Amino acid sequence: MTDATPVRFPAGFSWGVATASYQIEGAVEADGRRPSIWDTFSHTPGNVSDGSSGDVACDHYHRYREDVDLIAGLGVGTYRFSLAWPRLQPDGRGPINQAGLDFYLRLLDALQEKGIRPWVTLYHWDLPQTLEDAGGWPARDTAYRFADYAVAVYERLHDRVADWTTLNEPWCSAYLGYGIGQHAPGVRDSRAALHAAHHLLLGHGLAVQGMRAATPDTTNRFGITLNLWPVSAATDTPTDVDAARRVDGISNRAFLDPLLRGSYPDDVLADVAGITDTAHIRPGDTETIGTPIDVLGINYYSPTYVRARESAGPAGSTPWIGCDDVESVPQGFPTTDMGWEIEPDGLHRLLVRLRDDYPPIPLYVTENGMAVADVVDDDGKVHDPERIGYLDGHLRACRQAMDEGVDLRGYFAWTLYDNFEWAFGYSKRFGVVYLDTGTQVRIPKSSAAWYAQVARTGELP
Ligand code: PNW
Repeated sequence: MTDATPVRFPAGFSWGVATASYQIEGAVEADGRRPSIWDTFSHTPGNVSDGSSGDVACDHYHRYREDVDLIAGLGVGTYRFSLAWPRLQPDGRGPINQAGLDFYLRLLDALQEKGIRPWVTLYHWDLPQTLEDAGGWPARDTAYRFADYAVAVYERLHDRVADWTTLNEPWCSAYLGYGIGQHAPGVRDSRAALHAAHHLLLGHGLAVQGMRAATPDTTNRFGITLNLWPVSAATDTPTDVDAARRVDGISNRAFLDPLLRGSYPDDVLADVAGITDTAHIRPGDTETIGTPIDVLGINYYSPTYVRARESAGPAGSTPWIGCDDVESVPQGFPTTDMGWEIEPDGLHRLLVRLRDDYPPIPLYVTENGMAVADVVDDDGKVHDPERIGYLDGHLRACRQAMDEGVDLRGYFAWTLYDNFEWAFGYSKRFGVVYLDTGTQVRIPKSSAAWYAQVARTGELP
């Protein structure tokens, strides 16, 4: 199941678990919260495979104390979670809703009591519906609304929270949300997707500038979390090699280059020239996006191997904007319950690539984990050796990258407990803790005990 050799991580390495507001909180009408695009999307039939929504989810809004105890039981020093914009600014603008803020203050108190460091994400996909109605991320104004929200929240919490992540996975927000419509708001429009990607990045840059300027606090750290893939050509034919260049460009470099080098890659702009001109990229935008950050978060689940198709697939057949003539090629690796192929070395290659191709920046794996069709056994326990094997393999890949000079500072398992897995509802279980959605009973899986030992000892057994 796991490799036999013990592997040690350095003493200062951070261990954590991660969640996101809409996936766990429930209580969607509590204390002045108003709908987000995910409320609207999940309540529209046909969008979520099991017909569910985040209305109740893990009821974390009411059970956060019990959940903080669960986190403490995992032995981790850090908890990554996101703030619900529609709780804090129910219509996406205006004064902070104190009742919504109070929830996060209670949560931060509970974490502090247990000595768990908060790692806060400002936006994990729950855009206030009012802002979507005003144009959403394809509209430039949303970037300014996001920065205003970020600064308003930061002013209230900067003395309680040191680690600030602006966005989780702008790739998903832009391409799944506005490109292929698999995520909220369910739009299928390549041009809108590209404009959304730019405005998300612009919002990130404006938010970092605004937060840095808001207080004289110099100890806090700012960053962004990207979902990145190692992209490889399935064969070495020139058309497949070029397909890999394009997918890497639109998925990885289109985000990394403006953030870390201050400009979009020329080849990516040329690739999408038939979809949009660059009028939405105004003078100064890429400098704003390239505002220095302190850390980069990476979410990794699966590798990507691609080939050029004989003929283009239907529009929107892949989430890679402008690449409908490219398809992914399964490599025969074992797969998770999502159907995602498992290749730990993909994470190793990705980390090494970041070291080689970009200026030095501290890295954190902010998500990594596996969906398994877990069941409660007759003994009342949940045995998930596959998940232990997945986490073990990927942590070994992290350690190998560190041995090769990658500046990796921490790792967050996705996720604390089974929760609302977006378009798949509750049908996919990523937690190290099992959630009985009927009773809200939480049962730590065998992976929870394994991960707790790893986090406490800093060693893979
Ligand atoms: C991430 N894809 O989402 C998110 O940050 C989490 O909220 C989510 O639960 C987790 O990964 C597992 O899915 C992704 O289609 C969703 O490539 C979809 C994709 C990637 C990441």
